[in-house]
Amino acid sequence: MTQGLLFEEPNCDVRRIVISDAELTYYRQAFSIDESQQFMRELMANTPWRHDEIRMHGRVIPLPRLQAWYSDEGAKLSYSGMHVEALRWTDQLQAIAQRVKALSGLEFNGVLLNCYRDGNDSVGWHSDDESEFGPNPIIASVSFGAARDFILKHRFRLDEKPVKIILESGSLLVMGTNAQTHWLHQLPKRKRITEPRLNLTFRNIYPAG
Ligand SMILES: O=C(O)CCC(=O)C(=O)O
Ligand SMILES: [Mn+2]
Repeated sequence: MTQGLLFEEPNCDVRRIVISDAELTYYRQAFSIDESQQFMRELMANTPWRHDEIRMHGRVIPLPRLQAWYSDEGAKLSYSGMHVEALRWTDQLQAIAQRVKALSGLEFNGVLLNCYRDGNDSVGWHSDDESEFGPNPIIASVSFGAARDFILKHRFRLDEKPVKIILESGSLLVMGTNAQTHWLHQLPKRKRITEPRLNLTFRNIYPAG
């Protein structure tokens, strides 16, 4: 039984991060320490984690993270050439989505959960600009657990320095207009980190065509 999902509005420190051609907004404590610990514990235990593999240069390679995809009916996700069947929203995920909406005004029809078991888990350079996310996707990223470096680099302008944001437990990062079209992002390995981290990227999927 989940407790404490109806919490008071957090008094949240909001920072607009100015990068060329795109908008990022960082809400440092979108979730309190207690809420973050509770969500971390419950999501770790209750999520049916997938450990997918990708085929690269004729070899099958396990992804360096665990994942789960939740959405409204019909919002199918495909990545690395796979179609991922959606799970239905849980009370916890709806409560987290409500907080994202209360802070940012944004609503989404799906959420991808990533579990980085420790600092050996990672996600490489990419942007979430697949056609199913629409022409200029806005993505809201919630983090619980170990703080990890999140790095962005401009896709076209070599004179732009990469930008590092430390995504702390309980934070919300909104990747706004042009963040996917003009920038790539990654979560690099950090061998000294031994604790797990969960990340939830809220997205909107549009029907094919
Ligand atoms: O874990 C993160 O902070 C980023 C995850 C991500 O970029 C993704 O799932 O597309
Ligand atoms: Mn991404």
